[in-house]
Amino acid sequence: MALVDVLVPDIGDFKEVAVIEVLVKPGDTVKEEQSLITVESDKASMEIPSSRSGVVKEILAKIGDKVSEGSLVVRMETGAAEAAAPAPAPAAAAPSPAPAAAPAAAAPAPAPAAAGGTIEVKVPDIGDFKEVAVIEVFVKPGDQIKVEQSLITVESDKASMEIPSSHAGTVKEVLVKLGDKVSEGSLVVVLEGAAGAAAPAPAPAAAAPAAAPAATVSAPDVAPPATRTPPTAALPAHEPTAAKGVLPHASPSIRLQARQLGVPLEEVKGSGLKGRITQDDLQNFVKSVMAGTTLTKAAAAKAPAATVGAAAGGAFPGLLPWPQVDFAKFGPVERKDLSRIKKISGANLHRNWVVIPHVTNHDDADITELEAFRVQLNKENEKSGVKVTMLAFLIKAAVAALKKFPEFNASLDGDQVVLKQYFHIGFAADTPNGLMVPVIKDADKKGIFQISQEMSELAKKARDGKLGPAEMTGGCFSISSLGGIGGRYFTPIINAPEVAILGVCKSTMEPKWDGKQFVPRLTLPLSLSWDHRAVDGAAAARFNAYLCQILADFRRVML
Ligand code: CAO
Repeated sequence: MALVDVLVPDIGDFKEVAVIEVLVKPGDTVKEEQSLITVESDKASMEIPSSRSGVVKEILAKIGDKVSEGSLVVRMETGAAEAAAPAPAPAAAAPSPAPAAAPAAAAPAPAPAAAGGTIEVKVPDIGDFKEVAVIEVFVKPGDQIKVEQSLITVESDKASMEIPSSHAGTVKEVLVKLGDKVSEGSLVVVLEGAAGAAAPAPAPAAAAPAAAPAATVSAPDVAPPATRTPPTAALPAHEPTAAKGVLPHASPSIRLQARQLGVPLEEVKGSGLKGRITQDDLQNFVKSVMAGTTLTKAAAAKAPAATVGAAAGGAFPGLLPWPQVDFAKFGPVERKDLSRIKKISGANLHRNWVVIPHVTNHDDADITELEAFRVQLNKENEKSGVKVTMLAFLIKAAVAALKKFPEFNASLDGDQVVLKQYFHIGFAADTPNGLMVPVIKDADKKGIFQISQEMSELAKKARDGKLGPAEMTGGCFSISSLGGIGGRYFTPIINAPEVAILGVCKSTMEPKWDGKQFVPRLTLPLSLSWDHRAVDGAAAARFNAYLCQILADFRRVML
């Protein structure tokens, strides 16, 4: 038994490349040439195989580390026979990752182009790649392309690589199509206006790495591009990475973009040949996440269980596109940008409406005595400058109901419900820029005067656009009052991740039967929207009934 350090072998022009995957863990028994890690530059990626067989004792390269030739990858315990073997020199640490199959990926020697004339761009020296299939075409006639921009991706049964352009110019003609077989010298595109744009044709032994075809993860046994070592022997055959389910089938440039955007590529469905993830697939995935019709697994893990199926199943199949109407055809119109607040609140309201199964229960509270008390309080305290509002009483009543029915003072988190032991109540404030929901913190610990005062300060701040994020977060339950405006009942949208919201409309004097006669009572219409995943209808009816009892006789708050 001996401990042996396995190092990154000669990987050609790859230097300070990031480790994007660690394929083994301590305790794993590894065979010689088995892949240990995957490294990636901005143009290419490759797996680093082990130079020895043995048991992994320690992983010395972790995701995100930058490695070069000679960097430590793993420490391994090797068997007796192995131990007896002379320790390989760093350059030979891995027997065959020595770059081979896709060696000097020199840009093809450009045909001289007349000024403003056309030039043919051909497949350059791609080492052992011969008669390989075109699986992606990145350009079309009319595209402006730069030197080294990828034109196509080719793939053999063991590896794939992008073929860059040797010139800048406008694509006049694309001479390959998906499924074509190409080799060194095959025509790829004809460019025009390419004069003077030709990159200096690099000598094969010193090929510009950036211009080199990029070996991708699906090229487990392809050597790094642009190596200075002439091809000698093909790298050991590994299982294609995609088939292992480790990394998705996509080119390095697509994976780089995915990392920059935070897209989990393994969740993107590839529509290219052999399920390859194309640029369009990536864009469509991002669009669907932004539109809320797809949840990433990470988001789904956090989302309430009932949400996941809807989004993951590709929500709204068969939904008609939004109507595109030229309104000006029917009369004069004016276009205005939505305010920033409208855009933000709109996106939140839309998500909440789509994701939460809302039910709204309506009820009427008799607030005759409470309103008389409120008016009396305001008379007594005229000079204090604090006006007691009905909303302050509603906040206190809501706290009492939340204490009695804790499932309403909750949030869903995956398969769990989070029951809050604090009482922060949000209230919808109508502002010139749109709807905002400031939060009264610890409403259970505050009296009616303090709540009234805080509410008027927060509402003013909201109207002046001066609310800070801390004043709008942490809410447990919200109240939306249209009482100062009018209306009878409405369906408020739940303010996620809360599970219920109380809508209040204008109170009116109504005749009520007291068992003997009709008497005038001030009646407040209530509308409670609740999330049917967290709450049941019976509980909602009880919540409203209790709220009505309290509002009818506020002494009950103390019981
Ligand atoms: N029934 C009858 N009258 C009511 C009432 C009710 N339920 N609620 C308030 N009123 C009266 C008040 O007593 C006040 O009357 P006076 O001027 O005679 O004293 C008047 O209506 C105006 O009240 P207000 O709206 O200024 O005060 P408020 O405490 O009721 O509400 C605030 C404050 C910030 C919630 C409110 O100004 C607001 O913005 N409401 C709109 C909320 C909203 O947009 N909700 C919809 C969200 S969904 O899009």
